[in-house]
Amino acid sequence: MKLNDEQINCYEESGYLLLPELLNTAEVAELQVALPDVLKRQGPEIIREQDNSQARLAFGAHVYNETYQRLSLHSSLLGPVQQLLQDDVYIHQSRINPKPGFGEGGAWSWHQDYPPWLKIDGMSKPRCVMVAVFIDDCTTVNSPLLVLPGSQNHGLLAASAHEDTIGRGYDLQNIDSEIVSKLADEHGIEALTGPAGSVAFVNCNVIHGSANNISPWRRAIMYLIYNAVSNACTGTQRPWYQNNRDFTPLKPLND
Ligand SMILES: O=C(O)CCC(=O)C(=O)O
Repeated sequence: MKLNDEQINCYEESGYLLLPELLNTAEVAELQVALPDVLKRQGPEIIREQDNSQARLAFGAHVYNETYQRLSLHSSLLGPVQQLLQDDVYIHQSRINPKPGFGEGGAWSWHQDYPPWLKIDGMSKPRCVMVAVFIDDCTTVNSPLLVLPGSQNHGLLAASAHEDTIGRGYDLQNIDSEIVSKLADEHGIEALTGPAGSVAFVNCNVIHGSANNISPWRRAIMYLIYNAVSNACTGTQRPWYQNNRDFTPLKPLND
C-alpha cells in the first residue's frame, strides 16, 4: 500500500495520519482472538497495572505470537512506514495496551516516546514511526489516545524526572504542564477515534496520553514502533522486548 501526497503532507504537518478501517473485519477478529493468550503470559514483558492485576502493557507480542507477528509484516503497515521514513525498517519495540474498562485500564500522562529511545537505547534520530493499530473500537467514551497535533516540531520538551508512578515499569517522563497548556492552546488536542481495524501512523515526538477507561468497554491498541535501519540503536542496556537488537530489514508478507 502507498500513501498519496495529501496523506504524507498530513503526517508531516500534524505529526500523525489516521486511516480508518485499514484492516478488514476478518483481520480484526484474528487480533481479538489472539489477545487473551498474550495477556496471560507471566514474563517480565507483561507490565501490570498498579491497582489491579490487569495487564497494562504487553511488550513484544510480534515476536512470540504468530498473529501479531503477521500483523507486524502487513503490507498496509510496512508500505506507508517505509515511505514516511524513506528507508528500510525494523521493529524497535511493540506493545499492546489492552486498556480494560470499568477503570481498570489506567491513565497515561502527557509524554513523548522518543526521549528514552534516545537516552537509553541510543537511537540517534527520531526517525521512527509509532503505528497504532486499533484492536477494538476507539470512541470518545472508552479513553481514546489523545495527541497534540504539531507538537513533533518542538523537539524534546522539558519533562519531570523519571516517574514510575503509572506502571509502565520504566522510562516515562511527564511533559511539564505549562508546555502542554501552551501547545494545546495553540494547536488543540485530537482524540484518535475509529472502528477496530483503523490505524494511526504517529511521529515519535508527538505528545500523547490518555485518561483512565471508566467505560464498560475494553479499548485495546497495539503500538508497533518501526525504526529506520540506518538509525538502528546502539544501546544494549534494555532487554529484547524494549530494545530489539535484530535490525534485519522487514519485508511485507503478501496479502
Ligand atoms: O494507549 C494509551 O492509552 C496510551 C499509551 C501510551 O501513551 C504509550 O504507550 O506510550
